[in-house]
Amino acid sequence: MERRSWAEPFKVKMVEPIRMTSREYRQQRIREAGYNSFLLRSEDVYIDLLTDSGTSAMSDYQWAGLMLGDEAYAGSRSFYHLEEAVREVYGYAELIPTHQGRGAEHILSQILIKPGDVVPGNMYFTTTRFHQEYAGAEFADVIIDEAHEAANPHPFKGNVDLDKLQAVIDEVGAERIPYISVETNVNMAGGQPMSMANLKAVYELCRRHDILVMLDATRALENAYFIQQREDGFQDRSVAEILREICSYSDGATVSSKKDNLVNIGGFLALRDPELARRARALLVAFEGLHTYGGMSGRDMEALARGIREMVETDDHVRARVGQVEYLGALLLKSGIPIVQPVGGHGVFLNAAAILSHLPQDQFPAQTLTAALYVDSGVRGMERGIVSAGRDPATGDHRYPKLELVRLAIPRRVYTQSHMDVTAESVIAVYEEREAVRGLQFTYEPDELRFFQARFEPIPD
Ligand code: P70
Repeated sequence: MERRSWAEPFKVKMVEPIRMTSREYRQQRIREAGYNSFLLRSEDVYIDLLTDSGTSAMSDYQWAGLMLGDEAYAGSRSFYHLEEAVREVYGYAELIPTHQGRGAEHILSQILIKPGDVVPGNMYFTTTRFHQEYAGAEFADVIIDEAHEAANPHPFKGNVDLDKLQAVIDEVGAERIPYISVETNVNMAGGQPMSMANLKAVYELCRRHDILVMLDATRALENAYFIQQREDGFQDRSVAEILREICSYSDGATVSSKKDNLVNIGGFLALRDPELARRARALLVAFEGLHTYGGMSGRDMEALARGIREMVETDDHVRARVGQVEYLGALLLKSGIPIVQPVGGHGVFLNAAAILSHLPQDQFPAQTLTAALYVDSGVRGMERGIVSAGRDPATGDHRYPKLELVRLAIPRRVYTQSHMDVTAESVIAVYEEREAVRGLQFTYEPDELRFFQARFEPIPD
């Protein structure tokens, strides 16, 4: 029978209470948190859309796996289960387990980058760029221009601009480019996918110049789903097959398993070249842990091995996951709220620059809008704009990104359609009162990755 509608391919077995608070209470809490949603206590949050990272609900099968974790220091059975899952689902032979994504980024950057190198990438990600710069490289953005335009409906806004990439190669020389960092479903662009054709072309170009292609495959499953939905020739392929093909156009990948992989902690670096893997393992023992656990316990690895298989077992999982994000996006679009389009894979991104157009960017419109939304309803989002972009290490000035966004990231298998309805109502209420919202100024600005711990206050009249 033809399917008319879909619903989540699971039912709920356990619940965790959440609490609605008063507006006065939230006003007090956000002031104490320095108007930074990272500094709120989760108990004071009603619907937590800060991140889709480490916030997934695990299945009963994953929870059962926790009891079976092998906690041996060396040679854990759970490590071998994980290695097998990564080989089968992603197709990489060499697995280097880490405590989470940035652990893998650290190791990769340290083994491949020399001071003075340049690493091109399709838009920056905060921790990824941090580790590239920390190892002495400069990051060069080679994403297509459309990615920087919030309302541009391009179906593959994560694509690499091949001319920009070629220009970087011509300018600095291939020998100073150890690898290109290619992110699937680009987070900072709004969860936007790249096409298979583009990835393949990037891989071919890089092979001609002996440049490695390293994926950030953190949300590659969601990218695979968009390829199935949008790219010619993939409609009849399973997301599992598409994911394998994505990885085939790369030499390795870093993965934060806290997203697609449906676990609360974990990550890995995966490689094809055994010699590179040997060098990675040599560093791993200093920074993460022995090569058969990295930064994870045996039970973490067991739950992760199961999560990796579960995410591709049927296409229904990812359809429901992205479908829920699209549901929230459609509610907002219907009410005329400016958001990043097309709606991304892991969250809805509000265009704070357009919503609070009376605030200049150095009064932090996205930070301000995130705080206003929390005060309105207890919904917690995350700033993804000028505060996240940080300062240019050379000049010390703010970097002014074109996108000034508030991310409402949707945890996997956690919230219901009613939570999405309440969230949309709150965004609409804040939008209607937008002109009264005042900008913010720093009271404390950390040197590195400032968005995590920065503190602000409203600009006085
Ligand atoms: C988020 C999280 C993590 C992440 C990612 C991509 C595409 C690597 C990582 C690092 C958590 C986060 C991190 C920095 C700033 C804000 C939030 N993204 N690559 O919420 O992985 O966190 O496991 O070290 O999205 O988007 P990990």
